[in-house]
Amino acid sequence: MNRRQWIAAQAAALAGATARGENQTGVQGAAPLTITGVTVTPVALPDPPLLAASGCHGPYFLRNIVELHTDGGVVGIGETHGGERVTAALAKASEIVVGQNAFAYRRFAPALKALSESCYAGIELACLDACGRATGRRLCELLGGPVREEVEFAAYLFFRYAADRKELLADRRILDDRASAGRALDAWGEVRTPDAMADLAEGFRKRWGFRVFKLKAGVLPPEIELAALGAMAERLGEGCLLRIDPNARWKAETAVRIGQALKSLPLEYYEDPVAGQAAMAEVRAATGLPMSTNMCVTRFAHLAEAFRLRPIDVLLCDHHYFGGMLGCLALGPVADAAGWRLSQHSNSHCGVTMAAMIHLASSLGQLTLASDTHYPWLPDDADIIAGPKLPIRDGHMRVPDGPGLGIELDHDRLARAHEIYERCGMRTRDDAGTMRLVEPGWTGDKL
Ligand code: GKR
Ligand code: MG
Repeated sequence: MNRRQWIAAQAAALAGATARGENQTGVQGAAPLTITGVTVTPVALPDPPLLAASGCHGPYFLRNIVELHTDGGVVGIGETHGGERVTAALAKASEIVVGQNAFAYRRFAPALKALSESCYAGIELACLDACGRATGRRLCELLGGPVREEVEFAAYLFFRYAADRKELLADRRILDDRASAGRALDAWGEVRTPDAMADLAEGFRKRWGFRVFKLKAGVLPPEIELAALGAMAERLGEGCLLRIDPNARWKAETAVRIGQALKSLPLEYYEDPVAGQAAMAEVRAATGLPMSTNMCVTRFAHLAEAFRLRPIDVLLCDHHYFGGMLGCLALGPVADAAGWRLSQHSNSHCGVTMAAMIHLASSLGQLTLASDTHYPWLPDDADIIAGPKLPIRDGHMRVPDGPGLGIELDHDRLARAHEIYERCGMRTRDDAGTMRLVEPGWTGDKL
């Protein structure tokens, strides 16, 4: 057989395989991978009473889990923000995507983004997972990676109440047995002083080996939070890096005053001390500190102003709101052009999002800073993925093995988390409401 005959034979074999719904590896369900249905499961997962500028985390955090069914029998998994508005948008999205090819998800991206960015992120992830499963490729490979097999994460430290504080256990929304003797959600205890925060940082380092530590501020008086960062630096010693994030609860003068004092600490960056790009740019100019955000640059439409005002040095990507995986990958060259470094933002999440964040960071060369994650706060037996939680060792997480995201759902746990969602009555995040169970007069005013 000469070369021309050989090429013709290969093409004929490929066409036959395509007609039978196979790809070149012989795996069923590739090209096209027609979407036949979408199952959306809203879930409520246990959450400790973490404190932030928004108040106190409620007894559960909400997420939506997506299962995207395809004609080849492949099912792609996605996770996105919780809450009934996102659930409703996902139901509409399902009408748009059924009958379409999962590989060609860019075709329906604009229609889904018009419903909501969170909705797009959940479906995009499930499409990518399905494509990975159908081709035997890991998600990071579909994204052009990996550029790194191990991804660094930061310890995300919150002031908090003890998990068994009586006002919180009296919350009628709680449906699990966390109030029974010895069953408190976790054993980290109350953290409301600089010393207790240093203990927490040390505990996180001991258990997960973190090198970078982010303090969620905007909770206690700013001087106490500064003292907490100082106590952490002293306890953690050389080699640690610190971040502080008051979620824009500080006035500009507070941010500048505390910023001047931060200069004596091993600060990696100062995150969102104040609201809006103009105020951020003023604090940055007045203090000379590297600044970061997940609040004032959160969509492509914010970039032009950010280039002009220069409010930040570090941008926190998040595929849930920044145009999915593709949007975040596009931030790579934007960051090069702007002279920014990239990290990842996190909200409370399950193992599906955890895997997605690892794949994204392993594919996005410019994402060189440790990513945030709330994952350590999810109790060990509460994740909805099969098997144990994804491990964090020496502050790093490995890209999961296996096609797509490399994780499977545990349908029993998923069903339990859905039942809790159905019965607990929580439909949106209401940190202020939970905070007032403990501090009835709490207002969240600027500090
Ligand atoms: O979980 O309370 C929290 C955080 O404050 C979260 O809501 C923020 O979005 O983690 C986030 C941040 O970095 O600003
Ligand atoms: Mg932040």
